[in-house]
Amino acid sequence: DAHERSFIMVKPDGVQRGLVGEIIKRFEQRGFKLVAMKMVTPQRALLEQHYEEHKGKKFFDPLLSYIGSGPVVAMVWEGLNVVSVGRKMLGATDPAKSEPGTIRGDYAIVTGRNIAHGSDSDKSAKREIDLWFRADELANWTNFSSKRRRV
Ligand code: DAT
Ligand code: MG
Repeated sequence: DAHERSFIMVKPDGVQRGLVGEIIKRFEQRGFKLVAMKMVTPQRALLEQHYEEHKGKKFFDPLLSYIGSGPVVAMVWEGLNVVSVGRKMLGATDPAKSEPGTIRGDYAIVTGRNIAHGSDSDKSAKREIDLWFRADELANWTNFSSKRRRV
């Protein structure tokens, strides 16, 4: 639906490399609507929940240290199929397998420093948005420039 939402995060390496604007620009220009954004250094407890599906894997601890080094830019983007389109815009988890033209395919080389995160399903998006944002941090606004017009 047109109000689908995804949690998109510029990871610490993306922030360090000055790619925050580039990533926002791609989502904006694709036509998605920004509904929330904040820069934070996430607590370990938050990251343990965010990455709970990977608990027990060998990269879990290094991953949490890296993301927890912060700061990150956490965002919520809204629009038709934003979850799946957002994942396509990000590229594959391993940047070596990401197509040129994708965020990871253009700016990253290794999996452990792949610039940005995007929710992988509608269910994860809801879970992640709830985890990272309070309800009053989500802006309620109408993007008139993307409204269908009669003529
Ligand atoms: P994605 O971020 O594309 O959803 P994921 O959920 O499988 O990928 O993994 C989360 C993050 O963990 C990923 O962006 C980078 C890190 N990661 C995944 N697999 C890894 C691996 N084999 N070695 C090192 N880091 C890995
Ligand atoms: Mg994932």
